[in-house]
Amino acid sequence: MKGCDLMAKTVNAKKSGKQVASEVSPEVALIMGSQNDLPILEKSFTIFEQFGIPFTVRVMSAHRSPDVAIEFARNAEAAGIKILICAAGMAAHLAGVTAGHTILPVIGIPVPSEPFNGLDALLSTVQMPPGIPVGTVTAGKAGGINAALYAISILALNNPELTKKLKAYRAEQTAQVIKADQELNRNLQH
Ligand code: AIR
Repeated sequence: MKGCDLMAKTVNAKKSGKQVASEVSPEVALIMGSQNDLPILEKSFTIFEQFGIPFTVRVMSAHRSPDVAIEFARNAEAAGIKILICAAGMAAHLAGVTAGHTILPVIGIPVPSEPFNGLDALLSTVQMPPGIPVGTVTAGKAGGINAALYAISILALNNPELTKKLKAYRAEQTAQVIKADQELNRNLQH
């Protein structure tokens, strides 16, 4: 995935009115270590758009642009951001470095890559020293979904409207599984 694709996604999201527009303060920051991590965070975009939560998206690397990443983390709280989601692969230090520079909750998504298929990023993200927590989710695209849902469940703690939406989301998901079960059994009986 190239940088221009990232731009296109951001512009499209802005047009939909759900992505952070200049007059809307983002509640969540989605940060990726490389534009190549975008397919993982696109899963988060979709969920935040669905729930109507304003977010901002950035490419910042703990290794390649460390000063930018640290400055962003330091300013996030004052900027009104409530939760940061960091996706990175390989020696994935983005979530940990971010967590070291803010007291806001940081959720880490390990991004799978060759040759270790994300185990490297998982351990780099989850194995934080005591005192600086990172809430690490599943590696890969499932992590993109779960990071967003986890962030929403935190935001919903003092937002009854969001709680309602989250309960409806869960109910719909359950209904889909029950429907799939019924359809499978109907087909097996023929
Ligand atoms: N990365 C970038 N800076 C620090 C790290 N750990 C990660 C990216 C990406 C991987 O390195 O998050 O998953 C490979 O990056 P690229 O840009 O070469 O594809």
